Amino acid sequence: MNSVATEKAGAPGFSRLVTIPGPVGRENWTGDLAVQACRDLESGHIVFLPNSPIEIPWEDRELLLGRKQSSSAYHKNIAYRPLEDRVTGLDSSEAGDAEKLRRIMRDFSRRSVEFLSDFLSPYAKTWKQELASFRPIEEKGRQARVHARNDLLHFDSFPTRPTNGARILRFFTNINPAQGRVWLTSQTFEAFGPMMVKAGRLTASVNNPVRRAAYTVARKLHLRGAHRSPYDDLMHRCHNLMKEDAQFQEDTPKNRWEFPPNSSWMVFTDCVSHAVLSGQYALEQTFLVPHSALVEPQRSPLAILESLAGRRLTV
Ligand SMILES: O=C(O)CCC(=O)C(=O)O
Ligand SMILES: [Fe+2]
Repeated sequence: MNSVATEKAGAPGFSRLVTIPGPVGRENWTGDLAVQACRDLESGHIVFLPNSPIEIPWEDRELLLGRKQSSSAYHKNIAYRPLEDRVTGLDSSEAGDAEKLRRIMRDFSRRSVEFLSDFLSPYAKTWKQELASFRPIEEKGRQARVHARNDLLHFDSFPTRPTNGARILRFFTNINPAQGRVWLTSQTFEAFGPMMVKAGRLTASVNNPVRRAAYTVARKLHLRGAHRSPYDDLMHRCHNLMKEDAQFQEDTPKNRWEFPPNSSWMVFTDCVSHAVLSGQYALEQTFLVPHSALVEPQRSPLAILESLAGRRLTV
């Protein structure tokens, strides 16, 4: 594991890596350790497991690595919806493997939930299991619209999946047999969010009375987009502003992390500014953690934004 700016790794307001050498099991992972892991994550750190606790059978891995990428499927990740047990993002030419892929994604998703139910036990009763994904595309040089680029530092905010203040927790596993997955991180939301909100005058716009009234009407009429809370609006604007700001991307101090083959890591991607620079073949499971389950709720992006806005931002 290396970092280009090791001294920054420990600097206040920057994400650092918290390594759990493992193996982790029911017998050695106490409730106190689970609470500490939650606290580290909520502080904007990456919890890193050098030896992934998720076993992927050899033949499943072979199928994932050998997946044929036709031109239309080439630019897409594969998504798995655990609650519906459904895979999306497959090309028609892949119909033959669809059932196998679904089983592999289901197994990965279940194993991740099983492991994290103990590892992050304070969250497990109330989290919502969201999408899982398979990321078969080389990230280096990947083309995308500015707002969709993942090689630019950002806090996650999904345009079509508002969270209404719940936290975005993501659990990654690098299944590439030879190549690490390389990330950059910079300041956490706690350190950087308030500056960005003030510089962009963001709370003024969500507090605008005309805008608020329009939202209230839209919600009553169940119009599209009306279920997005002011919180989601603010987070999404932060996400876009960061990606649009080339100067910020260039100048902000960064740490570089390399997650080797067969390692796993987890992170609240809504408070860790992150970018993926290179790497191919990762599996990922997302959870939405409700605000009420947090160990230090006063440090959450929601609490920070509500104190800046001077009002409630959820609906
Ligand atoms: O695939 C990765 O390593 C992270 C990409 C990312 O930033 C995202 O999916 O939000
Ligand atoms: Fe992201």
